[in-house]
Amino acid sequence: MRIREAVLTPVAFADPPLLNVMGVHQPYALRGILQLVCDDGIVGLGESYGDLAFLDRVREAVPELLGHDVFDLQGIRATLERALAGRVVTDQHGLTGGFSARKTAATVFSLFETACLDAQGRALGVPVCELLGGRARDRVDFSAYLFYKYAAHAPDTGAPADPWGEVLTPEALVEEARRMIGEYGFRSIKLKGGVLAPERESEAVLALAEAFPGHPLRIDPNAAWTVATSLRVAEQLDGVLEYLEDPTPGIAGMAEVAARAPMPLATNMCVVGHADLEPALRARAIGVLLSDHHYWGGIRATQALSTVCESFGVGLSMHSNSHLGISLAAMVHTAAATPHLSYACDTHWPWKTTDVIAPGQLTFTDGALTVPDRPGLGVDLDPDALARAHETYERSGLTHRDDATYMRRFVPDFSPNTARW
Ligand code: GKR
Ligand code: MG
Repeated sequence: MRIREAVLTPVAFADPPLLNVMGVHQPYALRGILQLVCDDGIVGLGESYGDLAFLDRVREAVPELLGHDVFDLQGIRATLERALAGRVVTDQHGLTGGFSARKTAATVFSLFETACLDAQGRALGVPVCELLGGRARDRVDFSAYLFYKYAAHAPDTGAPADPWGEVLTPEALVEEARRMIGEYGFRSIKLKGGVLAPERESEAVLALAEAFPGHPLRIDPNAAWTVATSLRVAEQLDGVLEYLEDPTPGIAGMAEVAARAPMPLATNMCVVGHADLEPALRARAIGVLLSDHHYWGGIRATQALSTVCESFGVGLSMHSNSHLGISLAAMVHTAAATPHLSYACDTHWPWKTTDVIAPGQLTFTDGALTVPDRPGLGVDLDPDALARAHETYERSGLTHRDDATYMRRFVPDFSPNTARW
């Protein structure tokens, strides 16, 4: 089944003004949607980042891949590695850890691998998780992902209003959680920290613990804290957190915190590629790895990663960035086919109001998604919705994510800085 055409469509969708250590989310989040058209007419779907530098690398790779068999994933990977040798895509928002040519090729490959697996599943009439060895679970748990946020975007952006309101206090955060949990049924709750002073964020987590007894909690300041602050917060939240995510930058700093913190440390920042594993494991810097098929080299690479984690006694879960339904479906199949998955996965799903997949294809109940039984990823592209999302992209004028620059519209002297407290 050979690749006849690869259609890459950049899209944008409205995103609320969510806060993190690097700044605030821009009015629109960007994604790239891939349709891999095979010679028998089957179309495989993929979704990944929408930043121009990444899209350009994908566009550069497309001519090399035409004519390849979608079942020849090794050949596709080798071709991509050759085509993109030495190319490094860096993010400009600073929230995804280090960069390398290997990570860039792995990220581009992941997009194609997802679409190839979708095409394979459609051709064979089986869900992607069956191609991956079958399902270890029928339902995949996700966590509520709470953010501090502003009430509205900068007025001159003309960005649509969101229904969540301002969230800058423990009370507002508990309300945000109540609403999100009420709608989706999530059990685990994650707070994106690194926004307010650490003590205020600890208080907020304690307020969540009181309001939602029995719900596992996490906080992730994206490495905003010094080692000393991380240890202070860890002590304050002893017995409250299921894990503490990226409190401080770097493997050495994480190891220092991990040695004395009472809970495991998780990361999607200091271990972002295979080269980071050995030093992190040797230093005992992490107890949980937050994988992400988008940059770990794909869905099958994530399964392999889980075996490494299991061998070294490290838990595994999944990181997310603002995403749409194709990415979520890929996460669900990956999670279903990965026995060693220790925690509910992250998702930004509740923060968006539109998608490019047909409505109602992925519906949360009790904080989980049932693994689709349909062939491939089990989701269909809605062509009108894709066209609208592409128009939104064109209109937005955005070419990359940059939370820090946009933050200066609200706080003119804002300077993103990790380990600042
Ligand atoms: O959406 O602001 C955000 C998050 O901070 C995201 O960009 C992170 O990559 O969720 C991610 C994380 O766990 O660090
Ligand atoms: Mg994180």
